[in-house]
Amino acid sequence: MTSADPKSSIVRGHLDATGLRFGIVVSQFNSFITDRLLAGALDALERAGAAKERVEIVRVPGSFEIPLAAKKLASTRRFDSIICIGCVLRGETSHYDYVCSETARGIQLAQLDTGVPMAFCVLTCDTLEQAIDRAGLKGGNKGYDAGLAAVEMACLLRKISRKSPATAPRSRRSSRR
Ligand code: INI
Repeated sequence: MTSADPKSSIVRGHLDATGLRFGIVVSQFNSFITDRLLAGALDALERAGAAKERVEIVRVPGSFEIPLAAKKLASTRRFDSIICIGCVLRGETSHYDYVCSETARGIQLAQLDTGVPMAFCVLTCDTLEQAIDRAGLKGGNKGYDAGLAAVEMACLLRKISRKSPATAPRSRRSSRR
């Protein structure tokens, strides 16, 4: 089945944040970068129509602490989507690898466990210059991208939850009998 097939049912999230609630978890480590990513995420949410009073920002010490705070926020069921913001810069030891892998794994587990979508905006860079490029310079602003992803996923999950078998295309319903 291709996207051109008129019988196919394609479900996509749109970019309308009206009425949606967002949590943002921001790491204070490397705040020179994470504050710029946060500004990008807030810009995306505002442009998509999110109300300021429906956005809650939580600050954690470092990226390693993001998953627990994100999961706690999601468990309150007060949010349609959560944006996780951090910046891990490679140092001279293997600490970087542990922080990166556990942060990514923890955020993925948190969204799968709770069913609340979590946008992954944790930069993992070799140099500060690479991080700056992705926080508003040459590489755009990854916080902005994460903000849009959060809106799209919130809308998509709402649509998927609402979709009943009765809305499936007729031909597919009859072919199952
Ligand atoms: N946390 C970051 O978010 N970025 C880093 O680059 C970083 N480095 O390099 O150490 C970092 N470490 C702190 C870590 O996330 C925890 O806050 C800390 O280990 C306490 O649990």
